[in-house]
Amino acid sequence: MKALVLSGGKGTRLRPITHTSAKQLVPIANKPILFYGLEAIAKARIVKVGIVVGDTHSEIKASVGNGSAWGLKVTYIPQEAPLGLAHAVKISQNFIGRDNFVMFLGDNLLRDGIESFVKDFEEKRPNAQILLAPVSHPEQFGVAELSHGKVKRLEEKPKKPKSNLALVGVYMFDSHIFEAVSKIKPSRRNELEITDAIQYLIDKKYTVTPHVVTGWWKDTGKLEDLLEANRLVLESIKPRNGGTVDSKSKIEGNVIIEKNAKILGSRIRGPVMIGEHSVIKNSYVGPYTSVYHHTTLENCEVEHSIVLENSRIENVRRIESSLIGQNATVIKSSSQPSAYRIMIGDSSRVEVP
Ligand code: TTP
Repeated sequence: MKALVLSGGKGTRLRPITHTSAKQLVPIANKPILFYGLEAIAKARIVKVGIVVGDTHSEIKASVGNGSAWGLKVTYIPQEAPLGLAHAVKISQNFIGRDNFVMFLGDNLLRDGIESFVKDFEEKRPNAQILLAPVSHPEQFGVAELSHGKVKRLEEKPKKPKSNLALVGVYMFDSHIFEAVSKIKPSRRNELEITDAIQYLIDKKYTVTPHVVTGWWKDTGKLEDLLEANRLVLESIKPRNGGTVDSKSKIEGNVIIEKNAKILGSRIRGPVMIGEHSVIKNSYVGPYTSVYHHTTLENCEVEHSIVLENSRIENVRRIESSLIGQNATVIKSSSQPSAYRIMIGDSSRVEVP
């Protein structure tokens, strides 16, 4: 058994973050999203992992290396352009060989990992197995129609969904998938779609079985979902203090303060994570906030947000439901005339009161 992790893609829904960095490396509770997937794969006792990479290959390689940190053996598979999930499978045929494999979308997060999913596949031995989750708005997802314990049909964002079971970003295949990905044609958005490849298997009478997730699952492809994933992971943290908290500060609820972080004259209301070497001064950090390393917050209030490394927020009344990128500065200026002075990346979004 091997694993294929998809870490290329365009990431249009997370611009401008994805103009400069890989969305799979955005930290959720101060750990890159991709690492949760690699941990889940290692826990399912899979060792050989292929990571499909695109423009952000050097950043992914720099963070994951050869995978030995997780006991994995990682091979990188360059994809010349994000031509679809099924295209990523197609270019990985040499790496997979004749093995069965689990395909994991590098921006997906599963609370309960993939052990039972892999076990189910090994017991039933179908040609493909898809992971499904009940959702309240199936019309926004790829939806599976089931019949007699098998998958009968897949529909992408159907107007009239036949079930409430959405496709989660984890799949298992035997080598028949390579026949499917070589036969299908690009879709209207000019991608080789994995749903078309799986539908091909169904149409050719190969066995495709469903497996419904236990625990939550999150696709972190857009901001609201990243914040929700951060919320879900922070819900279960255990408090820890590896930094310093001065006597004027107040820590409430579950808060992790990492090595060499300093909390000065501030109130931190958990669940919150403050990363290494970050300084929180005369500020309030509210629930569901993750502050990554080497960041400074001074005279400000931040809640329900993710702040990345080396950023600075100063003298700003209140920031909520936001994602602040690496090396970013948000400050109040006293220069005249009083106005918003902004330099933001392409496709950014700023909401002001
Ligand atoms: P998506 O989030 O479906 O696609 P995307 O990354 O292009 O993002 P957007 O829709 O916002 O433009 O991709 C799911 C995962 O698969 C993600 O980790 C990126 C990866 N991927 C590839 O590696 N190669 C591809 O060709 C595609 C489409 C995605």
